[in-house]
Amino acid sequence: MSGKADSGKLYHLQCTGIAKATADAHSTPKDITLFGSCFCPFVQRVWAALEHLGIDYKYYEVDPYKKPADLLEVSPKGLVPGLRLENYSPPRAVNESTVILEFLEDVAATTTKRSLLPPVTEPYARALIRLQADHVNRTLVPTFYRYIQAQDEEKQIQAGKDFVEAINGLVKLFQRADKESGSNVGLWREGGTLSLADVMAGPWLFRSTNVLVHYRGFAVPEGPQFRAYLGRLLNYPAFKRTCSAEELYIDSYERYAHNRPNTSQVANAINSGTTLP
Ligand SMILES: N[C@@H](CCC(=O)N[C@@H](CS)C(=O)NCC(=O)O)C(=O)O
Repeated sequence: MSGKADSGKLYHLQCTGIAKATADAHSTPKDITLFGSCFCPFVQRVWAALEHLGIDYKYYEVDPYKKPADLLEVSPKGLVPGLRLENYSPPRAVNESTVILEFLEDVAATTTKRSLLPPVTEPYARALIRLQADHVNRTLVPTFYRYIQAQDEEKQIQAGKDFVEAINGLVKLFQRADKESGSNVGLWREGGTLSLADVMAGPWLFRSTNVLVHYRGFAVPEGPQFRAYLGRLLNYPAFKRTCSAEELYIDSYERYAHNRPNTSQVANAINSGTTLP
């Protein structure tokens, strides 16, 4: 059992805290509309990247479980995030958080000149960041859901260990990049700036400090290097601007913590052992 009774809380439909101020400041039409949901970690990736890259956008809150027609037009499975590109007639769209991140990186290369990656003249350094990002998608993200959805105590303990292993795997890849590449290795290095891997992992690392602590008594790994990294990440202005108050996440993840039926396409995939949508 999860240790806390299911009080039937539903996911939130509006950002709170700092994220609300950011959403309010981005409520007028722009060339890019971000279809987002306040609780969604895949959205938070893209949102923090927009903030970091300095690309202007409109934030548009949608309920991805209701699948409104305008969301289905930008994202065929009705999943957030989606981007609607308003400067085409009719508008065009990009979905899938990882594809959107690469798209925004390309947009920034010729506009704001900011980046989530080392320069193209350093292909190996870029590959090291992409290896980290690959590990996040392949291991850290699914392990997070297996942990929060596990109901049986034994399974929770095992999933908690697997989640720590996933973090350790990421730390090893960070250490390797720190050793092997000269510039722009992301926030792992003191004084670094947000990388593609940081922005991909950040939303789940953040939720591990609130949702997993609350529902699973998760002990956030204590290594001083990891703690310093986590501090830099969670306090990084572009990331922080996308964070709602903690209660929003606690409420919104109660359905995962009790593995309520049909919580989401991600939850269903975890339960049936298939790949994430
Ligand atoms: N692979 C997608 C996953 C996005 C995703 O699962 N988003 C969730 C919200 S956190 C969603 O839209 N769920 C709606 C549903 O499950 O029907 C991505 O990376 O963008």
